[in-house]
Amino acid sequence: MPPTLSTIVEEARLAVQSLVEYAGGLVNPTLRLGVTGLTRAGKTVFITALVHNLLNGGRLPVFEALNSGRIARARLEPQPDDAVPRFDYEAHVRALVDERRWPESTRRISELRVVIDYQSANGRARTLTLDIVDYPGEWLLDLPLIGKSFADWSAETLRLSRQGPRAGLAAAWHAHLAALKPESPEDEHAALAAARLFTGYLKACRDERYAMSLLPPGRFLMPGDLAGSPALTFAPLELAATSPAPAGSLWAMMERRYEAYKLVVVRPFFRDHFARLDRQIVLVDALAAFNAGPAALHDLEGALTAILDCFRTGRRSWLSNLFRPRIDRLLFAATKADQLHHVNHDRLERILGRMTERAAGRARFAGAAIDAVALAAVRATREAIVVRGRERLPSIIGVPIAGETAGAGAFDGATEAAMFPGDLPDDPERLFTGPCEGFKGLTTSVAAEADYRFLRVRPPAPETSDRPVLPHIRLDRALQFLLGDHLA
Ligand SMILES: Nc1nc2c(ncn2[C@@H]2O[C@H](COP(=O)(O)OP(=O)(O)OP(=O)(O)O)[C@@H](O)[C@H]2O)c(=O)[nH]1
Ligand SMILES: [Mg+2]
Repeated sequence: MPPTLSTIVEEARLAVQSLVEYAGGLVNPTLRLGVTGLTRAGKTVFITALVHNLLNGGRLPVFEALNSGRIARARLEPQPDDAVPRFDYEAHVRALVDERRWPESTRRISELRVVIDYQSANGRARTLTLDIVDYPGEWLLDLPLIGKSFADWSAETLRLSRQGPRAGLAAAWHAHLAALKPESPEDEHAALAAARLFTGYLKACRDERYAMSLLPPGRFLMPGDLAGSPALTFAPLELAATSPAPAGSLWAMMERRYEAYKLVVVRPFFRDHFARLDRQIVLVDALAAFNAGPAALHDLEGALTAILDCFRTGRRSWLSNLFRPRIDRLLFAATKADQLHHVNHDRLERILGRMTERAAGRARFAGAAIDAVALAAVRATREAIVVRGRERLPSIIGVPIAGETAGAGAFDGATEAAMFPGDLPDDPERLFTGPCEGFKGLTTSVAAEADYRFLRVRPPAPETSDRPVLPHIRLDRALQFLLGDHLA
């Protein structure tokens, strides 16, 4: 794609912006960390736990700067961007630590600044400013739309909607689409109906039974203040010809709105937020995908590939025309690993590594480091061996939240239960090619009989009473990868 005037203007703006940020960084180095993941992936819990551990000197043996005593203290400071909501750290800590409940769901971008006073390896007193930006993963998956025409997007979206479980979920929308003539005169009611049915299809795909991940445009699922606006009232069309849309047609109307979506939603997000990130962690609820089955796993792989494509640099692409991402470290993290016995943590990590490896190869990363980790930002379970007759079952124990059900009974939110999540395969390939029917097929006999799915458990009691810190799994590894070199 040749550079257009707007991409050139954006480039220039970004260059000025980076220069200002660079000049500021010479005095006081600042690292902007993007934390993203699809709905319910664990973003809010991750940021809260990360900051809580930093501020309270949590147990983080692999995080070298803290473990060797070089971090003097960490504190919160006012954030730099006045127009972005502050990440409500205090409310989330209150929920997690004081009330032992998970924080409320969030739907918008937010920001938090943490300042770390530390001693460099050669003994100098230094300060690192960490700006954490929390944004919905759905917005990240919109990035590839910038380089895609309405016709290409329509064709791709339709092709995907005819595959696997998606086909059934798209039936109502497909039926409406079959009756639409793209060349017919523009018609607001037809556009509204198509957008409503298309959004219904996207929502059904996201349902936990299907747990699909690749669902752009992101704002159709998270409209925020754009709900009902024309920029969200469009849908793919079945286009036979590649010729330009006839003036005044439904096709031209949909195309115009698709372009408006890119202009008013997608571009500003990338210019104002994404292009300014230095590091990125992508949180993935892989267990939800395992629960839903191989189709969900393949879909997740597709989403991770699309995400990695966003970071593609090197060869001139539509993206490098728009801006040069400066992200030099990208971490994929499978969250909620505390729902598995520890023997499975390495396996989970290998599966995530396998899913991102192919994509990383294709993305031809220019100098950026990528890693994959299985973690639990807040460890809400402990482990035990439960003996059942001759069977010794490696189980996890936690307090299921009130209302969760297993078999005929519902939990009251105060009673502990032992759960047998079963084992992930040692060889990641088996998950993608094997005959297993979702995670159920991988569980132990007891769990399979119970038609097991992961029960949501309450957050744990903090580990010490004088200085409460939240237990975790491998949060320190994530911190070391994301911040370690800046604290050397
Ligand atoms: N066991 C366990 N559950 C977790 C953990 N992190 C998140 N969860 C669960 O996942 C849910 C979603 O976590 P959030 O941090 O709110 O996820 P989010 O990505 O911010 O979600 P949205 O704001 O809705 O997009 C929580 O309510 C918990 O039930 C974890 O480390 N361990
Ligand atoms: Mg959230």
